Amino acid sequence: EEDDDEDEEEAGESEDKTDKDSSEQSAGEEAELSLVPYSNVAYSESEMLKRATDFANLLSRRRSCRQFSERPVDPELVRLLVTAAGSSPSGAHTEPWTYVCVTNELMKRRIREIVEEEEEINYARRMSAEWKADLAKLRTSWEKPYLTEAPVIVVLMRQVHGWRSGREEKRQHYYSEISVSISAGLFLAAVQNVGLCTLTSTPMNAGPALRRLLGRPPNEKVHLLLPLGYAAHNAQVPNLTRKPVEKIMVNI
Ligand code: IYR
Repeated sequence: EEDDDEDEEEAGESEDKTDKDSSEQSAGEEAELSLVPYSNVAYSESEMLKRATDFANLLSRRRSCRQFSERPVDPELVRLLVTAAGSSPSGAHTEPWTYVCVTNELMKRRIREIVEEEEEINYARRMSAEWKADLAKLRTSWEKPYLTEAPVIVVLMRQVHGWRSGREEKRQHYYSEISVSISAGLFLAAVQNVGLCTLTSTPMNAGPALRRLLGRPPNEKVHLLLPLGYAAHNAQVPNLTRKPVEKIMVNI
């Protein structure tokens, strides 16, 4: 995949790994949590069906949009979208994500430069002919105008590991890939819920340079770029359809 400089090890990545060294240490120091009553919203079954229908319809209109208006997004709105994303479950509740929200025009230009420099090579040499043929229908290319047009670029960082109190000791982050990806899914749903648009951009090989540009520490890796904003008035998307539920659901 891509070569990062430091902290390359996938902390807690191997599924049932129990790291003897670290489990002996301050893991036991962690304060025990008290238990509180579980509380959730409750609806009648007819309300549930209505809400489920509405939510499925809302999410079915989500599309990866690559053409943005320059209209700014209220920073409070961005804060709330990130708050929603931060409700994701995570391995051992380690919350291994950082949402770096970039609105600075110069930073956005630099992000675009870094991504386009790598993407030019990706499209020319690193991606297979089969890959490019499969992508042709999406009309993507190495050029990423949306990285300067979108008013916000949310760079979702995955914390490969964290730190125990005092930063002297690493804290294992279990299932960080899965955790951050679930969080990203919640972010997409939150974005759709307010009528903004985004896309899940995976800038192959640009991660290390982006991390350094953003001044993020070496225990963080770029997971996704999520340009965020209002769709351009004349935005167009490929005429994709989705699998019907019968094709994706198996009842046993
Ligand atoms: N990351 C590249 C290429 C790309 C790859 C896949 I798989 C996509 O679904 C879309 C794009 C790009 O952003 O152009």
